[in-house]
Amino acid sequence: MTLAESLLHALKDRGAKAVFGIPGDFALPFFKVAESSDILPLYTLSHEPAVGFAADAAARFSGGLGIAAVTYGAGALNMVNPVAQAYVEKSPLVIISGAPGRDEGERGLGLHHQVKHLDSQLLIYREVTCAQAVLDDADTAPAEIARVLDTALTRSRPVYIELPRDMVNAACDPVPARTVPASDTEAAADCADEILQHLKSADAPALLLGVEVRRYGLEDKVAELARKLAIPTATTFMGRGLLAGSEAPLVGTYLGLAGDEDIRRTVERSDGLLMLGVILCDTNFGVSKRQIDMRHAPHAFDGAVRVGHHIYPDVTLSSLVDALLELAIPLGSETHASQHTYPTGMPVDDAPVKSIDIACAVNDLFAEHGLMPISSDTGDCLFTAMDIENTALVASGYYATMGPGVPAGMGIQAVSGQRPLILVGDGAFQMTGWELGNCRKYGLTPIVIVFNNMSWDMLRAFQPGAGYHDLDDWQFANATPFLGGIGTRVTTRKQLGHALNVAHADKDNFYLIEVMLERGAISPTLQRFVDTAKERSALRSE
Ligand code: S1T
Ligand code: MG
Repeated sequence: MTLAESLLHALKDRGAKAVFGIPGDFALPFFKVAESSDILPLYTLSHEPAVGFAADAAARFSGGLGIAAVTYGAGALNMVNPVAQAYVEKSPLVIISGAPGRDEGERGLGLHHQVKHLDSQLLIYREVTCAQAVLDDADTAPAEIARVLDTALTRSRPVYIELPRDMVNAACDPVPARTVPASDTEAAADCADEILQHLKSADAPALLLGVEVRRYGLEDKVAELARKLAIPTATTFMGRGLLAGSEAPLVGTYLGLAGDEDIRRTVERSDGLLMLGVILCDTNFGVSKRQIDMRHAPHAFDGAVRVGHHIYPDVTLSSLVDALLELAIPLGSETHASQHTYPTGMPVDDAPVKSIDIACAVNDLFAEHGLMPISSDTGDCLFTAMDIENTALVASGYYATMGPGVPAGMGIQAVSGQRPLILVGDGAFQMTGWELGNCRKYGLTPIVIVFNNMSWDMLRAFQPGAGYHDLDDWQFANATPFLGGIGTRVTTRKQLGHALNVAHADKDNFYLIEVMLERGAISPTLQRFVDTAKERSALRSE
């Protein structure tokens, strides 16, 4: 077996479903093997940020590794932003970068794509990945590959593999099977016991769920735990989409002062708030009215658990959930799901569309035809998604980069076969929307809703009055046929409902529905989010 084949088999064995990439001369040998070996399907895209976003979404959605394969320098450095997102949002993304052959640097010439030193790229990637390997020795490569891939899965963070182009076809042993670090079950049982004592003595226990629940494949178990405890259960903003369709007593998504008032009270007034896999970040908690008192909020995150002033350093989320399930008894009386109601029944009239109408129209579509997974970009579309029925959602809820919407949706469909709904603002679409031109080649058929307010409206909300927030009318629907899809521009609610039904009925094409929205008319949820965030940061507009 060659080194590249060993690597691809190891990735597949660890749950990877596809390779996303853009080749370059330093990566051509690897791409050749990736295509001809047929170990994993290969999807080439058009711009490296999209490669990173698609591979990240593939990891998030399928619960295995995502793979982004790029060339040295111009390719890999073009992908730093999505990898940074994967790092902070805990997505196990594997970057495979081509690199100069081992003795190419010895000719005394600077190499193309090289920055300051030959290892500048490795040093940059050290900052945004949790483990790195340079595969310059075929004897150590199997162990090195196992080390970094297993670290990616254990820590659920991105890892970096540099593959010199002259090593791709070197003879190489298979990579050892995955090893899962033994978890301390005794500590997990003690920890679960302490947490449950705390929750039992609380007047208003509640559960708050974060993205690690999905990252570690624990949704079913956590749904069962929520049912057993029978206490109100909310997701964080980032955890939106968790437990969709389960029978858990899910009340909705906590968004502090920007969200549902009952959910805010449930979370902030809880004197026993168990936080499972929750990232402590400003988008999850920056808009709280009352700060969560961590002494009453046991918190499991990043392989450790904190209960009051006690820290259990080696209790993984997975072992904690198992231990809690063993001991759980009903602590409350919440027995059924979803008290939050989402808007439905969009009037079929000639009124101009507002953001909330899009949520309503999508809810009507889902009610009739079933849920679709959603990929949302950053902007008003993500806040509008909070008014859409709870369904699997991939979004940059913490890092808040623009650009993932379209490529992440394509990544979801590539690895799951499920047709996604993509929500994206016009500004973000200008960044990565053109990747839709790759849909036809791979048989991808997303339904894309472009929130076209001809504006960077979220920024306008932070800083009204500036002219540079105005964007031109790019006519995205008119451009869609050139990308191989079907485009419609809608301005009224009647047109929106019709366009969604037509798109849904046609399973063979991708659709772009360009919804024209009034500049400055953002959703009430985003307005509240911005108002609160501005107040907190004292970032007041002039
Ligand atoms: N560049 C990148 C890659 N990510 C960002 N988040 C930003 C810049 C800053 C930024 C926002 S929101 C926003 C920008 C430029 C405007 C988004 O415009 P559009 O996609 O049209 O959506 P909408 O009009 O709904 O706002 C964030 C918050 O930092
Ligand atoms: Mg916009």
